[in-house]
Amino acid sequence: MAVRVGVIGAGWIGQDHIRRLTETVTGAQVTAVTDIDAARAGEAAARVGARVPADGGELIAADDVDAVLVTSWGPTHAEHVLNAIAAGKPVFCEKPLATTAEDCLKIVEAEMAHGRRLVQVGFMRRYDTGYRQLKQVIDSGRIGEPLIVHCAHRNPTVPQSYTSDMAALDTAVHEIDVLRWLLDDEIISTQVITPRATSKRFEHLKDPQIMLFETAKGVRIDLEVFVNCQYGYDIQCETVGEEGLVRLPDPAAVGVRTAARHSTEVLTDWVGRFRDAFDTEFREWITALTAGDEPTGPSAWDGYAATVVSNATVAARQSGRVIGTDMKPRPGFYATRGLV
Ligand code: ISE
Repeated sequence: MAVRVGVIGAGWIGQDHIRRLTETVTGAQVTAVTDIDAARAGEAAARVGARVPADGGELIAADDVDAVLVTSWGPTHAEHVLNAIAAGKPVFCEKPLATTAEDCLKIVEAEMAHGRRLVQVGFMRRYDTGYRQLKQVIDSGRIGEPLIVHCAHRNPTVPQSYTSDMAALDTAVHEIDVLRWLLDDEIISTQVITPRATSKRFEHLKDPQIMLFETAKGVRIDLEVFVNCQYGYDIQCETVGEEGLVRLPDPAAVGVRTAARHSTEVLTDWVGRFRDAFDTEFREWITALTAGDEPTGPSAWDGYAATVVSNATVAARQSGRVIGTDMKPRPGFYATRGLV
């Protein structure tokens, strides 16, 4: 029987995941959709023949919901995830797991008390083929011990509602998660440098920003976040090791030669860049649930770590100082969990 999923939050990403679970992933059925905007929930539900419970609490408790997908506004995530754990139901939560480290720790504690993993956090880059190839090379030892990582995260433009804090909380948070996973290492300090700001931005925004992270093993990471770069959506990652380096491949694109030029397309949004990763992420989640297994993707602990580092990065920019991340030690419960 299909895994019956209830979706809390029918905004853009929620609707995309409803479509994905309905059309792309086998073994799943969306049976309930709720949203603070009832009309929006109604429209999204009608497209897939789902019900519209009054709110998240009612959806989580419903008999026709086996698993919960949280795609609502970030500050509401903790409440829904904690309710799902209390109901003993698997819950997939889009980033961030919670906006504060305290709320993330409450989730971690509730899950450990339950005794089995229920939570997966939506860090989709771990499912991208290129990042998986990068990790294989690093894990194989072919480039020796990693020493330095150079990254860039560029969006063509962002709306006026995008703030300087979001460069860490919304954008760099993807690198923060994927680098912890790639390097099997923890980020212990963070710093932000603000170069000359581009004129192609809203006045309130610091853009670009350069973030500098230091890991427990001493690896140094530089990350350029540039969200009004104009030319495309561009994700770069190069890991330099003792004996070589490994670079994230660009997405496959045909080379076109015409008018004395050779060109390849650069994608323009993250939806296209990570479409396959999102599909794989949900396929693997549903496969684990169908088998009655724990989810294998980014764990509640990974959600905690990402929130700690991204919040520290905001504090680093605001203060102009190097900020220690002051992360709690990882509980044994998570030592072998969240390793995909
Ligand atoms: C957005 O929320 C994402 O998740 C994208 O991957 C990122 O590139 C973008 O900057 C964020 O705003």
